[in-house]
Amino acid sequence: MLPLLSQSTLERLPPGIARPGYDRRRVSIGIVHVGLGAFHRAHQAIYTDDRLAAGETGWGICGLSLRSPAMRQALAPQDCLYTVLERGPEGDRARVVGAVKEALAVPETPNLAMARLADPRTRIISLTVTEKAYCGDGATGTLDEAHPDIVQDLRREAWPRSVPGLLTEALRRRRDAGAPPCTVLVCDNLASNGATVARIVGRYAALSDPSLAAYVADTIAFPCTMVDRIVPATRDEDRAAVEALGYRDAWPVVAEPFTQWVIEDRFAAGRPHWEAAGALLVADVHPFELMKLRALNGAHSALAYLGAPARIATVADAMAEPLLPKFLRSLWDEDLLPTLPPVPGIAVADYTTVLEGRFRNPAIRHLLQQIAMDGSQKLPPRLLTPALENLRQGQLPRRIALVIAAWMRFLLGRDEDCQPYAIQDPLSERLVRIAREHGPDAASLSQALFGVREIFDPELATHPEFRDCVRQALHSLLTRGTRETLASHAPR
Ligand code: CS2
Repeated sequence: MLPLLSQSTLERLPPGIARPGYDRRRVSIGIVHVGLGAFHRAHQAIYTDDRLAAGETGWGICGLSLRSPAMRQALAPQDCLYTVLERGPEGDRARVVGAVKEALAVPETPNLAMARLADPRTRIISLTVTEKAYCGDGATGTLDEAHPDIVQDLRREAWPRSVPGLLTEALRRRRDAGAPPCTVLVCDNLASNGATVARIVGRYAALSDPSLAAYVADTIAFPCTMVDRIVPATRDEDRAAVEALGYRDAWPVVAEPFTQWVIEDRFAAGRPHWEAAGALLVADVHPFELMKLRALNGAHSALAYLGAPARIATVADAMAEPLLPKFLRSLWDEDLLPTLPPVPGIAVADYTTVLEGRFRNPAIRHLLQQIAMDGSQKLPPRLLTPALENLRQGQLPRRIALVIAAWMRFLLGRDEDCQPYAIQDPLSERLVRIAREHGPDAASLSQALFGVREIFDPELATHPEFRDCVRQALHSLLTRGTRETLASHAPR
């Protein structure tokens, strides 16, 4: 039986595997991270690992899982060590990361999790919980006060279930205990992520205790960030790849070689020198964030909704199709890049060339169905806001319209061979009901979906040319399929 990764087996790992070059016993927790998934472990935790190795030992991470104990169960027997398999076209590079000191599942040990969040030594509370977990209204970016978890949490009868509820309770305890200020570092793909979550938490706090809202506004920093690394869900094959190296890891992470982190340098109580680990600390994240959300995530959503119904499995498979890379190029050049402000130090055209290469990386199996999840949350910042900006400039964003039509077609829940797949979305009940009621009728299906106010800004939803363009594209997708539709949209 191969040895399980742990502090005691670390020294016996085969050579060639990078490992924490520092004494983990000397590391104390300074960061509590909410959402201990693959992305955090392959992104922020690596930057922090580098800083721990450089001697900034006060910034170890306590990772919290909000719902499932699975990550805690996997990591605890490994002393929270895990492997990142960096996968490039030339092969794998393995690195064991030591930055996570403790892994907790909130439902198992709620008091301990709350104690960590409220601990005066915790100076940063960071989050990767997916867009939907902030309980915001997608179209307006404010707290969805009718969200069932919010309604329940505001009653304060039970342990908070929602992220705004959990954060507000932690901040309340910090205030009541006289803890020093802290920073809430949002690392999810929301538009103006820090500012948006500050607004959501501020509103939640105001509804639960107005004096707390003032404390949050005056004391807590919510910097904006742009986070980027492609990290597909871990598969059994990835566990087997670690075993082939000579040890076992219950939950390794696979990631592409590229990584980027741009952070607004506004912290309430210090931070690690992440810039020395490659992060960019800036006064204004906005241009970087728009570039990434639109060019990378917008293109990802395009591949997902066009590709999944055409039975294409992964991003790399989609890029191997003849027409999809061409479509992305025109989506970028015609509809997305013109909406971007200048980005300091980056030529956006070069950025998309790099993106193409990243998407083509054959070693990364990034499932289109994974990216297709939660479209109601993802489409507004990635594609709908740029569509509106195009229209306001007098441009009809035809390529974005085709992607929106593809999302509408995707909601029918059957691919072009009639095979069913599940629609995973916080609004899935409503979206699936609409899709079922209207069926494959482009005019009535698009009309009904444009009526979902949480997704579509009324100005966009009522724009006659845009609606028409979406309806026509949807009709084509429904009658001729993805590939023929792409052929007819290809630039002449
Ligand atoms: C993807 C992102 O699943 C998705 O919606 O677009 O997770 C994407 O891979 C990351 O943002 C890359 O940094």
